[in-house]
Amino acid sequence: MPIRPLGLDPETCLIGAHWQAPAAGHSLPLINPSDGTTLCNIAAGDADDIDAAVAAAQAAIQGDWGRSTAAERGRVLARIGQLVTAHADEMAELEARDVGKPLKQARADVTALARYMEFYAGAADKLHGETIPYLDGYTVYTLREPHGVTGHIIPWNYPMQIIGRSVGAALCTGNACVLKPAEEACLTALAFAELARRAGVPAGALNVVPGRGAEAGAALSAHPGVQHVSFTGSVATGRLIQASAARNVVPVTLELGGKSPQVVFDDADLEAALPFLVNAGIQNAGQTCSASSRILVHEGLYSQVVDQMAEKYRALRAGPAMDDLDVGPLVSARQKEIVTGFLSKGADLEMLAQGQIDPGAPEGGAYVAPTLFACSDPAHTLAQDEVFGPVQVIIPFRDEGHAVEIANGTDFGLVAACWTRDGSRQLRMAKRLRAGQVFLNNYGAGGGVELPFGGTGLSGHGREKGFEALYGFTTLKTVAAFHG
Ligand code: TXE
Repeated sequence: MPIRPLGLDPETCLIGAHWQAPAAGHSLPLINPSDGTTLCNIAAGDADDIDAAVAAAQAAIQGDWGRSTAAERGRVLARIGQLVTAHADEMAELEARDVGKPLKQARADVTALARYMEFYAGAADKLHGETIPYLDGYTVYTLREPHGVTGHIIPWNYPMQIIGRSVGAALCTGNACVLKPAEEACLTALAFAELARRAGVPAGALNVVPGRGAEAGAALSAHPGVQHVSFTGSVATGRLIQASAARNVVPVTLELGGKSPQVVFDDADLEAALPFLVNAGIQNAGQTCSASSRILVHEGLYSQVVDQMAEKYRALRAGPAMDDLDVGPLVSARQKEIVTGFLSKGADLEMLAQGQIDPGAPEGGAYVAPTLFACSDPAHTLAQDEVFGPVQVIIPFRDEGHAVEIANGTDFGLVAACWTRDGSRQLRMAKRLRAGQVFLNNYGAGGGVELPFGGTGLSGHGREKGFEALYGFTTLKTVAAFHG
């Protein structure tokens, strides 16, 4: 039976107060990556639906939502968080089936979504301007105001988490959102919007238009009624979106890919590091912007790390999302093709170990065995390009300078981690590594919603998550009053 998220017809868009079929009546099949069957059809929205959604968002800003107080918005976000938690099982199952991620990882994403709502609920009435000492006779202060209508174009790898961090912060600050989820996975976006509606988000403050990137996505990023665009996805699409937004001269937040290194020095606590070294590469089948796909290891510890990581890889099992093994399928046959293409480019490298695809995994699923390579050439494609699959390379280094040179030697700059017991080295490395976030003796800091997140270089610009996101979703107005 086709899936109906929270009882909704998945072939609809939320525009204003109503779930409705897209204007042109088109739909797209949503494929179950675990077995290749069709889960259901989804709406294929286009430019007309985006026009209608932007108009609904503008009306919300002219109406109650535009007049809402920060405390009221905080209460609504808190209620969304409670509803997400109340529907946690269904949300996790939707995400697992849709994305193909093991159920336990989907459950962690539901917890994160609820936590984003809780965080931004609490933050809503804590964002304020400043008074600025100025000339005698003046009072000068700043106001933080919402941009207006914000566009959110999100990918398929972490729909719930990305909705939490971008839509959560945008609603917190009083923007009205138009969300365009990915065509590969959009069920939790629909479910989230329905929960937001039930929690009291007024009509038009959150609209959802699923559809193809080149149609609905392109129309949203180019729409003159949109005042800010938040995008997470590929570098190629990020460039298109920034160019579109530039024509309207509106700001964009781009969270793009990465080639994030973990640097392991010879004084590292290897037992503590090992689970992070592997998990950061295979979580969500490596389809994570902050995946750690390069492990840089000091020569003195190299053979030990190779042996221990290889042992862990040999124990990894890939299988259907609902079987809840270590690794699920990739999101689509297309993504599998991309990743297997990269694996063949690794033919000249030493393959250290592979995990196994469960013999019971359906033929039609997009499975790839987790694969670990040794790579002494930091310029190799597998050490430079984002694979977006469960593939890691181990690269040896001589000393700290060499480690920094390799770690910083890609076009990306999203995450970097450093494992060492030497406190001075920790601080030096934190300064020298080129990345939006550096983790010392951990990787990812548990994904905390409080931690600002974003990249540099081809990994993008702007910050989401934490309090910092609230600055990105507002514009600053300076008021200077002369009173004599
Ligand atoms: O991404 P796209 P794809 C990387 C990863 C992956 C590659 C391709 O390396 O292998 O990108 O994935 C919408 N105008 N990441 O093709 O195209 C699209 O509908 C406006 C990294 O899935 O960037 C979807 O909603 N929107 C990453 C969203 O953009 C457009 C997450 C992402 O799709 C559009 C995903 C257009 N012209 C992929 N074309 C991360 N940073 O986490 C597409 N879209």
